[in-house]
Amino acid sequence: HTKYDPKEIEGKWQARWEADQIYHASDESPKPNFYHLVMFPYPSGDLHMGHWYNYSPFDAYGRFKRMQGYNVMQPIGFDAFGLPAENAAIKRGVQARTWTLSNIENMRKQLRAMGAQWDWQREVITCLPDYYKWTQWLFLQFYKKGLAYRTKAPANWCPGCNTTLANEQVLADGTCERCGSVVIRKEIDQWLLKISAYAERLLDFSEVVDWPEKTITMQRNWIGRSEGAEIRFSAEINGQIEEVPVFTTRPDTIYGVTFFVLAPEHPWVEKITTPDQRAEVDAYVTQARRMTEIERMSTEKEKSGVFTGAYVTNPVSGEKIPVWIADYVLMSYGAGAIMGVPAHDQRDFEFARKFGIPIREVIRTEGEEATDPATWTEAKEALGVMVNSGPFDGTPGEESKARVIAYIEEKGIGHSKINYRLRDWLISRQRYWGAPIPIVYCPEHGTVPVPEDQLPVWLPENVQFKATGESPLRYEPDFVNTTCPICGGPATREADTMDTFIDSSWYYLRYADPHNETAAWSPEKLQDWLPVNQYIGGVEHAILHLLYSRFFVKALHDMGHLNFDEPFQRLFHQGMVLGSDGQKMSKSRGNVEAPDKYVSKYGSDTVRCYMMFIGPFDAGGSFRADNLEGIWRFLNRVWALIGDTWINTPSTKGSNESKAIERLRHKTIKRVTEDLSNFRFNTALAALMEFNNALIKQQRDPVAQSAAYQEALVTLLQLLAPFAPHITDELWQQIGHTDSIHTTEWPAYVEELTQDEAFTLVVQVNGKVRERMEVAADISEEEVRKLALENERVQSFIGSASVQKVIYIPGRLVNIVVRN
Ligand code: ANZ
Repeated sequence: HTKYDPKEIEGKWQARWEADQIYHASDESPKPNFYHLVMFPYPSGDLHMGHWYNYSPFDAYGRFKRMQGYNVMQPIGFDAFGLPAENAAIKRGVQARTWTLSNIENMRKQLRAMGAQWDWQREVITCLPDYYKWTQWLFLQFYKKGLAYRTKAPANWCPGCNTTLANEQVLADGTCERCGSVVIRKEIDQWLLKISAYAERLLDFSEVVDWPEKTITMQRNWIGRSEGAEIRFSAEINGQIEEVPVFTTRPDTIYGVTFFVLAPEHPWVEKITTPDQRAEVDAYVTQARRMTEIERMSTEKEKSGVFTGAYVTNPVSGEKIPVWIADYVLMSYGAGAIMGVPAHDQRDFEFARKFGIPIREVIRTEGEEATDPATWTEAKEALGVMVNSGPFDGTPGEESKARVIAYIEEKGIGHSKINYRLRDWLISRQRYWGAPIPIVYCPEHGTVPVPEDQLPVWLPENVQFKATGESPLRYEPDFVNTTCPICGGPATREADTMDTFIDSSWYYLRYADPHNETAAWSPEKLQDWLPVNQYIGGVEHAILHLLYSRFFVKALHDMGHLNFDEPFQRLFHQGMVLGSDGQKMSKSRGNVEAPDKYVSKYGSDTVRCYMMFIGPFDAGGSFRADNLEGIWRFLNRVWALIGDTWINTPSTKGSNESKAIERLRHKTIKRVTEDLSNFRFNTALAALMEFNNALIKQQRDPVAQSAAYQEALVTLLQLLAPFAPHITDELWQQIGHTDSIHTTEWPAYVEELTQDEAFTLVVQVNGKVRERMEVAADISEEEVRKLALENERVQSFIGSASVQKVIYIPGRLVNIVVRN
């Protein structure tokens, strides 16, 4: 038998699979469809260890499903718009498109070398016009429904990248996710998608089949639903009574309001500030604008603020309340203004303490004595009985909120309200390398959507980059200057491009119908394939990509474009592959390992199996190059076993040994099937290694000639096929098959045969049969003694007599000799 040489066999099989198109998911298959999706890569240039760590088990699972009889669709593509391509264009003068496409070329090679069952015919590349044309079409559908709108809004602005950022792209410390610069706030005209309109729907996960609880919780928290009330306070401005609303989750504390706070950006600040407070207020507003929301919300930050000189009226108590501005109140949340209740809100407590504002207790725990708030060290935030609250005194905690809400609704001074933390999705990017927003501005007709039959709005291939903070497209006359679709007069195009998260919000829909030139997809094909049955990808996408995709699908469902409203039935997050030092792989730590080196040394099969053997798939683990040797030896042993012991005409004679092999075979099928079904790739491999070892042990025995043993070799190959697709197909061919092992059926097991063999043990006391019991065939004498002596019935016959002797006849009976 020849030596195992992955170099020789892997390329050969990759080419054959592709020529035979065995991984192409046909739209016409009689088998049930299974849509198996992994998050597509960004074309950075190379597949890294993380891709291998994620894609290897992903592929093994897809192959397992295929062998189980599913018509598996396992597509791959590239999330190809975005900043790095643009930065390469700026730094190195290459075209973003050229840079991207050559990276894709290289990564395709690496993806092929992995030997995964990619359906290349369905490849999707988001930066190409045949894709972004439909991204633009989707934008227009949102626009038509009022779900895309333009407004001047404060944006997170990164001075390093010269662009706006989504909230999610700003790190907790207020710096840019990409370049680390401190993010500032800036007001510009931008496009947003109204994801907030879907907040309630997005909280509903009832259509999801199996998602990690943790991810659901993260999305719920991100959406941040709060139940409360909007209450309108009033003030006299220039002789007119005007109203200003606040949002509160604690209407029951209305009598405890001792100050009122407007966000520094609140339009009322301008109107109500008294002349003597003006200078101080203006200075504070300027300073607050420089801070990010994250900094402003920090609980560590000392409270700051300025009195405006004005007062509002509490609509319930009629009291006059001083109006302050403070940066801990955000313009973008609730009503941008709050009623300050220092006794029962910690932030308000700190604020009042700092500025000497009175603290008035209005909620008290049942049965507690009154205490002086001046002695408190913190706010009392728990619900309780209303006190110092006029006609509401004595209302218990469970009723308090509802009673106040009923009162304000009756008086017409407010109403109950649900508020969400979820902001609308800012999609404008002042960037070149993205899908142009298909909008034209006409001096006559204003904002005009590009007619659908004029799509795509082409992205120029070569542009000048200027560090202006505006989209480079603004300086491309051929792009910007156009005519109005309504009147034909001169008009200009929107020069911003779309956030790349838009591209990835629908790529999984396009895979179902990737070459459609007349529509984004055909409804029939979508219906055949979606929703995605299994989705695998990083937990870092829990609130970005995964929430946006759900929003897209729900909105498109409501527009009548889809007949389902959750994109991904099952979701699984892989763990992280770490460096050999147990630390995250990073250039600065110098612990980055490139997979290619190991693929060329050991072959893809070894690297794939090793990735799955590192640890539980969701836990991740350290990549230790030395440990590849263990897998390499395992595959070599499989190679040698099959090569040396395969015979074409086994003897069919049964024997005890062959029965044991048959049992082990069924047991192993069961273990591997269950492990794969539950993403336990490491333990499945361990089972295969044990199986392999057991067979090797007997390969020189007569039993190796039996049908049972030869059948076991076949099973070993089939069970190993999802993990190591090349070596198994090669050996499959060597033992005489002409079809690919990957088109064979997954081995079935018989439950009964997975149980250990048993026999009936007869138990005698002084030669008389007293009990029978079922025990395992390989039970030891010691266990037999113990079982027999501890048996209750047997004990009743022994009574107080003393046991003299226990005689065991293996496989049959045990006799207990006793004497009184
Ligand atoms: C009075 C009050 C009394 C409040 C009390 C709480 C406790 P969540 O749960 O996050 O929705 N708030 C409202 N709008 C705000 C804004 N734009 N910036 C900062 N804070 C704001 O929190 C809602 C509570 O946060 C609201 O209820 C309000 O303070 C504050 F004993 O009103 B509360």
